[in-house]
Amino acid sequence: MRILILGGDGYLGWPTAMHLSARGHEVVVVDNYLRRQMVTEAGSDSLTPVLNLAQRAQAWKEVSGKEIGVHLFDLCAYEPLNNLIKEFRPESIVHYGQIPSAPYSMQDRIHATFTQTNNIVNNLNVVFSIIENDIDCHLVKLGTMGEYGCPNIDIEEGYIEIEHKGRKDTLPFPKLPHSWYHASKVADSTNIHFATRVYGLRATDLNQGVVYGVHTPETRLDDRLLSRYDYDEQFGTALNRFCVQAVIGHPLTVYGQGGQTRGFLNINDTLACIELAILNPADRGEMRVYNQFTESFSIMQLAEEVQRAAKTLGLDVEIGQFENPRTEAAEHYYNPTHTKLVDLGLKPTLLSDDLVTDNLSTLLKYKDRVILDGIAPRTTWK
Ligand code: USQ
Repeated sequence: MRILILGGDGYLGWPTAMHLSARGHEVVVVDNYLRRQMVTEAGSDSLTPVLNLAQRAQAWKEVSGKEIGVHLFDLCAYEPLNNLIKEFRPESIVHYGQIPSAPYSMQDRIHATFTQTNNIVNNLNVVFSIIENDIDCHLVKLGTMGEYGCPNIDIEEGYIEIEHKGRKDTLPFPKLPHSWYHASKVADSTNIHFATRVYGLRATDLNQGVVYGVHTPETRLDDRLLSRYDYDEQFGTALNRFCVQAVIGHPLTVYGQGGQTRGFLNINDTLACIELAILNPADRGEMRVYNQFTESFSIMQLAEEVQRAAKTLGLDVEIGQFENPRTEAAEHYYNPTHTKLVDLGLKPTLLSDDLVTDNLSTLLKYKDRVILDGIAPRTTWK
């Protein structure tokens, strides 16, 4: 299948490109290195050394004999995107190419408007290019579990049947986004849903939880194929950050009492989910929504897991307590449904001491690259 991956330089974009290329698909990636610039702006860098896309595509060719096409441009510029889609005629587009950070978006008006403009405009460009070129292309869009927030009822997979004043309908599940970033993803979902109803677009919105892990089978083949691994307060996510903190002896940055609960998944399960979504395309006019995570944990449970696993490597880890910089519920009900990807064949990789230990062992190799200044929480919600 011809697959276009937008955001191919990212933490998930690059491993996805190799995963799909290894399975015989024709893969082309696009990026503009914005993530690299934003992490630099945050005073940090990827823990893993990451080559540029052309170098990694070359390394992949040497290792696997397969080609990944590379294009560098901003998805907010319609012309290069539209030319590429016209020429390559992708059968699937995997859209990761957005600003992914809640704290980045919460810094101030400039970062909030940039996040929303970048994400919403580039998503609309993708949608319009598929429609205007009249190609039968399935859009696989990365959404987030944070679109739903933490309502005091079970979260459904995208839609809920509502009975109201004696009438019934199935409608998009209500959204309570956690940040300006998460709100940009809500807007994308609304826009994609509209495009499916009006133009017959076929789309899958993957509401992904928090991803963790450093390696995939392909990144293990050669150090030149590593993906980025962020651990700073803006672009690092909870479990990945805790693992880096454990290897450098920094107290784990649990915000508040750590009672916040979220859905998590291993990076390898992200790749499996994307492949399942691609191989089972939505119908024309349909926006399918899958809740893409495998298990839920409170932040304190994660910190305790990292502490326990680190002990087996002889690392004594302290669980710190940091005033929560975010406006979010300290304790809350959290029970989202997540059965659709399992029904399609996902075999979840569940969190275990062995998985965390394996992660920590890899990170130990790069601990001298850690930039300490970026770790402590700085970005507040108010
Ligand atoms: N947290 C800590 N300490 C830390 C970092 C985070 O206690 O050092 C807490 C936060 O307060 C929050 C939870 O961990 O309650 C998750 O925070 P996060 O930074 O790991 O994840 P989040 O900001 O929600 O965003 C990340 C990705 C985003 C994706 C989202 C999925 O950056 O792209 O959409 O996870 S979800 O969380 O399900 O919305």
